[in-house]
Formats: sequence, structure tokens, C-alpha cells
Amino acid sequence: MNSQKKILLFLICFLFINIFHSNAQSTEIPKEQRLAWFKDAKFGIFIHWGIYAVNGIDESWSFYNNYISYTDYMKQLNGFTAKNYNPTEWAKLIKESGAKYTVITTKHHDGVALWNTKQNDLSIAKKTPAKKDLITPFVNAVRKENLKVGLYFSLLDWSHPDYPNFTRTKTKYKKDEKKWKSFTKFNFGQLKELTKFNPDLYWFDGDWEQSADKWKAKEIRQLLLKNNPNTFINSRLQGYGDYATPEQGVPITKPLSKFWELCMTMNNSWGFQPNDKAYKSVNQLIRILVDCISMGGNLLLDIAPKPDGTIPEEQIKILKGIGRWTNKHKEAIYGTRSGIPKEHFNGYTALSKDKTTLYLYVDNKPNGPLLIKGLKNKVNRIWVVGNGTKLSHKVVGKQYWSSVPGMLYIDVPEKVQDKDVTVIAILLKGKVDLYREEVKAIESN
Ligand code: H79
Repeated sequence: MNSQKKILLFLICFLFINIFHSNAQSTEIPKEQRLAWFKDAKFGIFIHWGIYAVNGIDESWSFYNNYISYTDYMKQLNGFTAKNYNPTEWAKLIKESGAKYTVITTKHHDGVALWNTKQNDLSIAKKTPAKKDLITPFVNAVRKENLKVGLYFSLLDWSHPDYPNFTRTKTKYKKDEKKWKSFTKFNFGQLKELTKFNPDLYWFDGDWEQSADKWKAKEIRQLLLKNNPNTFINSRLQGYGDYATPEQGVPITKPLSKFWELCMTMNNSWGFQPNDKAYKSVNQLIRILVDCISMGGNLLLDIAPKPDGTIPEEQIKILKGIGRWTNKHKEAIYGTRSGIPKEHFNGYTALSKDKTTLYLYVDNKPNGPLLIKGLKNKVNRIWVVGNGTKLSHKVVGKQYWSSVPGMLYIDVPEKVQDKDVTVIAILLKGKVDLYREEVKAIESN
């Protein structure tokens, strides 16, 4: 081949490579990069605020499920005042809980927007005595506290005349291309408005009612990432999201998705329901947080402000209670990765990013020393997180002729124990190295 031909071939290859790279997905910043802060954050606060707090009933579902008529549900608009709304205080409280991010409902399935949308009149700003945009001051206050901001948005809108579904028993129409087109235009209009807030993440909900094609999920993703190439999206966009969002049920086995977040209520309601007193205790919630951390995920814990904008006393207490623990145990929370298999330690564990520190979360009163099995590493140092007390350890049962590591025992005296979950840090020599082989006949060990 002469050199001219070679140059031509090179140019053709170059052109092809560029064409491949210009398609939408490959020009995105890799997920690992966009979700890096999220992977480290571990704890976030969800906020469900809407007119449903006026009667203290289920958000949107109460009329969808026919527990209340649509007309009566909408009467709640008149009782939503937000007169004591103080987003600065909210942001400070969220910060105090140890959360690194917060996600607020900008619009639930009932279609009532919390910002001053120009796409229709169904908003807190236009239809309630509050008469103002609630999202702008929230985003500003939260950013001042250096917290990341997520916006919850319901793709479906049971109030919109051009959206087909209405209640469990009534639909507005079955098939009408024109109406659906008009709804899509409306939805994109609202989403474009949300991009102005430049959120760090989008939290979609309600995607189950339509297909990816109908929502134009791919176009939604492109719109949001074009506006901010570093943002990301939860899984509820019919296959076009970035991270998994289990709801209410703490995962039993470690989720397969590398990025995930459990969203959960403090009692049994997402919105403010004074009748619901079934609050989980601070201790239970800390243990749930630790459970998520041990499996490499986040906890997005919900609070539910009242219609006047105050946060219920029980919820403030819980946030402060969790804050006491998170503040004391920072190093064992933020930036950690999932722990070691349960066969090695009978409890929750996590590892530092570099895998050289192992954290044990002791959520019960130990009845004797803690036991770690099958740890090949030499231990450099053990201490009680947030307390600093150094602990000694003993390796028991190690045989010189066997490759099975000895049993590592650590005594945790009562006086260094935390009232909720005690955390023990173990600095290893090198990266964690576990014995995972089947223990065979003596001669092959
Ligand atoms: O905003 C809160 C709830 O109002 C909302 N998500 C949280 C964050 C929510 N509530 N329920 N759900 C989401 C899930 C609903 C699932 C169902 Fe279905 C919809 C059950 C029946 C219809 C999806 C489709 C699951 C089964 C079929």
C-alpha cells in the first residue's frame, strides 16, 4: 500500500470512529463519574409536601382509589397556606441529620405543581392562599448548606384533561393521539421549567402507566442531560434511568445495580398524616441506614411537612436523633463501600473506598467478644469510631500447617458502646483479603 492510500484509509477509520461516538449515549459522561457524589452520600432526605397535607390523607392516591371525590380532594387547595415556610430552617435541619442530599416533590400524581409553572394554572402559586413558588427558595436554601438537590416529578398527571387516566375506576379517554400529543407537549414544557433549577438529580415517579415510547423517555433523558451533563435520573423512566429505587422494602440480598437508594417513610405515610403515629424509632432507622450502607446503597428517608410549612415535631426529633449518630460516625458512613460476606462477620460491615479499613456495625449488645472469621490480613489497629478508644484483639486457633486464617476476637467493653449502633474500625495491612475456599481435607489445606 502506498502512503497516499494509507492516509486515506486512516481518514476513513477516523470518520467512522467519530460517527460512532456522536450517538447520544456514548457522548454522555460515564455513570461512574456522574453518580460519584451519590455513591458516597449514603443518606438523603425525601420531602413529600402537597395539598394532601391539609386533610392529612394519602397523596394523590386517596382520590385515585376513590377514598375521597376529586372535587373534595381539590378543596384542600384552599387550606394550603405555607405561612410558616422557612426553607433555611429546613435545610439546616436536613444538614443536621447528616444527609448529603434532599429530594422534594415538585409535582405529585395529583398534578399540583409546587413551583410557578407557566404550562397551566394548577399550582400552589396560582390556586392556594400560599400564592408563591415553593421550589426556588428551597433550592437556594439547600444549596447554601452545600447539600445536593433532587427534584421529584410525577410523569403521570391525573388532573390534566389531556392525560388519559383519572381514577382506578374512571379514565378520561381511551385513545386520542391529539390529546396525548398535547399532554406530551405540556409534560416537556414542565420538565424544561424544572431544568432551570439545575437539579443534581431527577426523581421520576409514575412511569408505570405508559411505555418508554409514549413518555418519550429517551428524549426526556436527552433534554435533562443536555441541560446539565452531570445530572442523573432515578430508575423510574422506563429503562432510561441511572440508579435503582426500591421503595419501602429494605433489600434482603445486595441489589445487583451498582447504584441504588432505598426510599422509605418514617411512619406509614409519605405526606403529613397526623393520624399516623406508627413512627419507626431512631434506633430502627439507624439500623436500616447501616443495612443499606453495608450493601453499598443509600437511604432516602421521607419527611412530611404540614400545610403551613412546619415540620412535625416527631420528625424533627427523628432527624436530630439520626444526626447525633451520623455526626459521631462520619468516617464509617460517607464514601464507604459495601462490606464483607456475612460468613465472615455475623452483622453489618462496610469497607473504606481503598478497602484497607473494615467497619463493623454492632447493633446489639455483644455477649462476649466480636468474632471475624477468614480474614487473611494482618491487623494494624482497631479502634472505636467516634470515641477513639483503641481495642486489642486476639487471633485464636490458627494452625501453622493450615491456610485457614485463625479466628479474630475483639473485646468491646460496655463503656465504649454507643446507645444505638457501635462502630468498630479495623485498619488492615493492605486491602481486605478473605479466605473463601472450601475447607478441605487436612493435607490440602
Ligand atoms: O410518592 C410516593 C408514593 O405516592 C409513590 N412513590 C412514593 C415515593 C408510590 N406509591 N405507590 N407507588 C408509588 C407504587 C405503586 C404501585 C402500583 Fe402498580 C401502581 C400498584 C398498582 C399500580 C406498578 C404497577 C406496580 C404494580 C403495578
